[in-house]
Amino acid sequence: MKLIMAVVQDQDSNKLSNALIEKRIRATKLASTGGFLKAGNTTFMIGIEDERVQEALDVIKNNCQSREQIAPPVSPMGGNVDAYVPYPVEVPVGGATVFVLPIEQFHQF
Ligand code: 2BA
Repeated sequence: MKLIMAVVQDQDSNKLSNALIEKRIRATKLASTGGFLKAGNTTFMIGIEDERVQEALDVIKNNCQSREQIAPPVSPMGGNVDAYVPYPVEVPVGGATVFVLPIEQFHQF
């Protein structure tokens, strides 16, 4: 069994939830915050049998899209003023950042 942790954009969260339900893939949604943009995103925790991992990855891939997002200006406080960018810049945000981890034990009590 594996644990899939997928960080996705909030805009894709409902679409992905519905697609997982349709495929009978169980998931838990966690509200999360991107360390760089400091904006809300959603982390899906999916416990799944080894032979269905690829199916779950395909569902994630097909329901999450990349977008450009505006990163706020970085403060020069305590840093190098030459590196200060006083205007917002666009950064690409991936459709999904996915980690696949082995599960040592799985219990439901
Ligand atoms: P954020 O940390 O808010 O990052 C949003 C996007 O900003 C990133 O998109 C990347 O394009 C850019 N970015 C991040 N750190 C940067 C930096 N130090 N300098 C310049 N640009 C930077 P993605 O790479 O697609 O990541 C989307 C979200 O997935 C991230 O939101 C974060 O919540 C999560 N994530 C990405 N890589 C991760 C990792 N290695 N571990 C844990 N979470 C990760």
